[in-house]
Amino acid sequence: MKVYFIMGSLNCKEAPELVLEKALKGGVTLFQYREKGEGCLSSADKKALALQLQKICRKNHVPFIVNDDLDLMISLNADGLHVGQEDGDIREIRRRIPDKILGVSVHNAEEAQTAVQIGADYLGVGPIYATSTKLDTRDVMGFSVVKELRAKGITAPIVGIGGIKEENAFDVVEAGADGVSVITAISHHEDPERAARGLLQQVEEAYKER
Ligand code: TPS
Repeated sequence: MKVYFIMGSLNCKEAPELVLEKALKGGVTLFQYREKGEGCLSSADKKALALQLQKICRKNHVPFIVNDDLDLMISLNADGLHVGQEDGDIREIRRRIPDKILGVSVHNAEEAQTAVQIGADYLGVGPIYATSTKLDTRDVMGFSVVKELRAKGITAPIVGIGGIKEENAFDVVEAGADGVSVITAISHHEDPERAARGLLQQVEEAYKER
């Protein structure tokens, strides 16, 4: 959970395969393929890119998670699926993929408790800071939301997400998250490898302080 990189073709300034290779070299520990937004790939093109990225993850022994697309996840036999609150019946999804990693986006303790009860393997909590990557996000929460979830007894693995970069990653993990999840901090960085390494260092520093 330390450095969870999320990306689709629209997030990249160079070939997605190249961005992912560099990010993994820098120390990304988990990857999510998220093909979203106006003009994004669909059907066969989406699957073809997914296959390429899955291959790269496998070579690097990093789990490959699919965002929101259960059919794609199943057809690729990916390692897991990430869903948001609006992405269908989470209980039904859990039933259909009992042995895969299932991650759920949550915004408060109630959603977190429900997700855990249903059997989510980890929680994505955010937006912690302002982000322009996902347009339909809730209000910015700050890292105190992570503290609140821990105080309310949520022990499931948590990644903070939304506007996280090297400069603010420490605070999120210090607050109780197991790691940070980012799109642009890595995908738009001129040096994705260095960006990933910087994030990993901050997360590990914060682990030492806990
Ligand atoms: C693990 N989500 C919330 S904010 C955001 C996304 C995609 C944009 C971050 O971009 N948690 C997980 N996966 C998800 N897909 C979400 C939450 C939903 P940036 O890092 O550029 O600010």
